Amino acid sequence: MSGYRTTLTHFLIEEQRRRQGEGVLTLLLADVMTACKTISDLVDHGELAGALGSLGTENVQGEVQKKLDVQSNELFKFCNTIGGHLAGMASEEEDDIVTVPAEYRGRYLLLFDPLDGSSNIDVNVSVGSIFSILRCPDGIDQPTAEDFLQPGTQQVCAGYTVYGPSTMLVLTTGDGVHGFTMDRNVGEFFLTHPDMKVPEETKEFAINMSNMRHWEEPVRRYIEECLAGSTGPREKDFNMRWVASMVADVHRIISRGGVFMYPIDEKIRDKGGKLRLMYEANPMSFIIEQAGGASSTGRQRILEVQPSELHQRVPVILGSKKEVERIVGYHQEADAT
Ligand code: P6P
Repeated sequence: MSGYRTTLTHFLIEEQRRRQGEGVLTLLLADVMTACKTISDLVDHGELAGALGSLGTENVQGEVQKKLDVQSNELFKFCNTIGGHLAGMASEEEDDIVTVPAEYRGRYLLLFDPLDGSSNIDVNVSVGSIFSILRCPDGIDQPTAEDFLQPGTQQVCAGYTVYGPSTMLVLTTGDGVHGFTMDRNVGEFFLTHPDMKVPEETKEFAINMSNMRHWEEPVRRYIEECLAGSTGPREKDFNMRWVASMVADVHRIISRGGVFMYPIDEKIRDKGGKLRLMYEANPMSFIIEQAGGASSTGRQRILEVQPSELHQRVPVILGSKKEVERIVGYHQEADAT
């Protein structure tokens, strides 16, 4: 019917029809979206829902837990257990994997950061949820953590919801990247940004500058050239943004270009980086690459990193392809000396 917008469900049904899929992914995503829509409502109500503030507890990452961190995590687990599509789940907020009762078990694995950037919640800055979907290895009924340790190239779907001025879902199932905006009155996501593309060139970088004294030489070289702007070798001026909410920074980059960097540095070298591979770097890298961008640790394509543990951290440099390639080149030059 003309004038009616395409819903997320209709979009996914069309995708599965084109791929002769069995439609399980569509049903699984509906459960994930129920969690995200509920989180969106909690974030939207803020203190009116008593949703702000910290619990005084720490998660497995040693980070202070906000009330909404725990509520979002419980929502993801609740909404995705009885649907019958998952063999297991992994969450930033859970030390070990989350098992699914045998009667509900399906063929997929869901990994998620239920509320990314939650330190911004109390100051009313955009936050989001990030999720990644893998297949459960054949012949495995009750998966172990080992079964989750698949490289990012194995993802069948990745997405994030950004709870900003509007709530948007950005999703890839391996055939491009598509953006959906939630209509609160209807409670449905509608296709608003089909086939999103990351511009290859940019004049905008995102990094936490307070870590500058800890950076490795190739990162310092790149940022100093950006800061020199048209007076330096880049011959163009740059702008800087840092929301300290990966979902918000990545959404800006997928919307207008840019490069996001959370590189390894002396302060976090022993941890391997700041951001988590399985439910932050991998899903965001799948989305960025599907939109024509690039994503690297500085020394390796992130999607090809072989995970060794569930909450493994990695350096992240992602966004406009030409900029990521330049930064990787600087790492290669530095490592060659
Ligand atoms: P910093 C949020 O805690 C997060 O995991 C990402 O969303 C964000 O990009 C990063 O950490 C911010 O880190 O050191 O600037 O607070």
